[in-house]
Amino acid sequence: MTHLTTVATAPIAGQKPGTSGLRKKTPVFMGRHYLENFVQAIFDVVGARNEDGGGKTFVLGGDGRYFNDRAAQVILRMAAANGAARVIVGQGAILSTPAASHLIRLNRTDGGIIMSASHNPGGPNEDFGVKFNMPNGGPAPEGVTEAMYRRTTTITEYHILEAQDVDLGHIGRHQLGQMVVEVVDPVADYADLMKSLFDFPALRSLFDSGFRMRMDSMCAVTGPYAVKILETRLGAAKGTVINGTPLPDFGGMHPDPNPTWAKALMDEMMGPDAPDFGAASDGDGDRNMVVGRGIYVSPSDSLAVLAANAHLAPGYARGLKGVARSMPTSAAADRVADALGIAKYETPTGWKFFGNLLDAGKATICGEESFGTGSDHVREKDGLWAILLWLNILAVRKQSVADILKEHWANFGRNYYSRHDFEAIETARADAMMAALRGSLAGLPGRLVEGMTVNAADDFAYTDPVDGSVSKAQGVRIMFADGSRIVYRLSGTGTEGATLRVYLERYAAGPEGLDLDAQEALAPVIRAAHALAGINTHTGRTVPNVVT
Ligand code: VG1
Ligand code: CO
Repeated sequence: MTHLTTVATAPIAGQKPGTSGLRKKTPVFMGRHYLENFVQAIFDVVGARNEDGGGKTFVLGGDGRYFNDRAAQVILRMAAANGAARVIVGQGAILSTPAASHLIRLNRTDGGIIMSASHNPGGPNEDFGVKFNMPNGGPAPEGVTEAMYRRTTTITEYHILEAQDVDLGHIGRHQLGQMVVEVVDPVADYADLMKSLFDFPALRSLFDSGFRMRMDSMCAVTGPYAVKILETRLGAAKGTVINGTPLPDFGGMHPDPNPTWAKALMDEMMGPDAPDFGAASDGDGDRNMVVGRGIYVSPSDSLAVLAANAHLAPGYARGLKGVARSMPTSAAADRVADALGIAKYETPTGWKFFGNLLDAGKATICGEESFGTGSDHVREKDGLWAILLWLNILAVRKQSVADILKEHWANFGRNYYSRHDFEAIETARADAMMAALRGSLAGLPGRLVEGMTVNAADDFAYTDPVDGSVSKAQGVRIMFADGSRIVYRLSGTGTEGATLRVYLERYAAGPEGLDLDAQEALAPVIRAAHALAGINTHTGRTVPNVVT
């Protein structure tokens, strides 16, 4: 028996989606009406019914973190009560973010709800999140998330079906009131998509020839995907994938694939018995870190190498239409685009800004310095996709990661790059620092700092070349005459105070000076970054918490 109810509710402060959806501490999400209010705001904005009154179809899944299973049942009951016709759910309410994006597109649905706080830790006292993706498979643009936020400030009621839990543990169809719930294998369609892009027989031969890999899924969502694709389909040795079972608390790991949080993988790759190739992915499977034997690949370099070599994989054999990078990402990819004679784009941080470029066929490959790379195969960044493209390139070029990187730098020069994060700063102090910095920009050009002359300084604003929408205040940029650059912005995904991100870049044309340690090469830029913003005076911090 099911019963339709409308529950009286009232706005809850602070339900404002950030860089990718609404992200809060799990107890906040589990609080009275909290999840329900936000989900109702989603349905109020996008509509669960078509104009002709027929119900819409959505995709639902999440990264398996604590509360994922309970939240899925609530969202299903609310979708049914709001008039949706069908929801496609990954078995166990599991879907990686790129797999969800693919299912939205493959089934021509009206969008999807992804339950994830990405790389943020999970658990009863950690983070939870909900984001809505559009019918193109990509994150909702700012106009839509703003409308959802406004709706949460005026909400008075939500609709929910009173019903038993749907069995999400088995593949099959269930009825929930008038709505069909279709439980699908979370991996199968995604694995087929990867097979259509990459030379699986060549990858199989690579592994057959003794090529060794380590994939750290960090107890998060990519485990089942990586085991199925790398070990089962491509024949990588059993045990190639470690931490391959998604756990509600990610086994206590911080599923953020960077040298700090994926330290065990880094140690193995820098150690005496390192495999040929190492990789890791984040909570919801959209990020990737790539490591060669004895050499770390910075995400900005990874984007550039992938762009320069993508044509070696069957899915990109006809070349790229363009390359897009987020503003804080290094200019290494621009150099590749220029050499290939293709378009290049610089967007604000967050994958939603790539969607229009991909839909319009202006760009084929996109990337962010924050370990995110992807292409027009879905509308999200895609961790395993990047790892498989690297493997395909390694299989064709038959060189080590180190040799490929060194050759790349020799051809294009090297953009030394690092990001310094200062986490959990008091919000008022971080805001004051950014305000002071913004106020100082006009006086900076011409100034000499640490032996470098400031060429230009601005607050990045972006006009979307497809729909003309304008996004302002996307980060402070300070550009120097020698090609060095400092960027400052505050994170939009944190859940505790403010996180200041300082992005540092310095270009070396070569042939000398291409083999330095990145922090050493960047030392003057780092000193300039502290001096220009008064980081210590404003925040009380002298050193970052995380360096990538
Ligand atoms: C961070 C990254 C950004 C990324 C976003 C979502 O945002 O810097 O590049 O798109 O996370 O990634 P912020 O606002 O904290 O800097 V994920 O893996 O959460 O979907
Ligand atoms: Co993520």
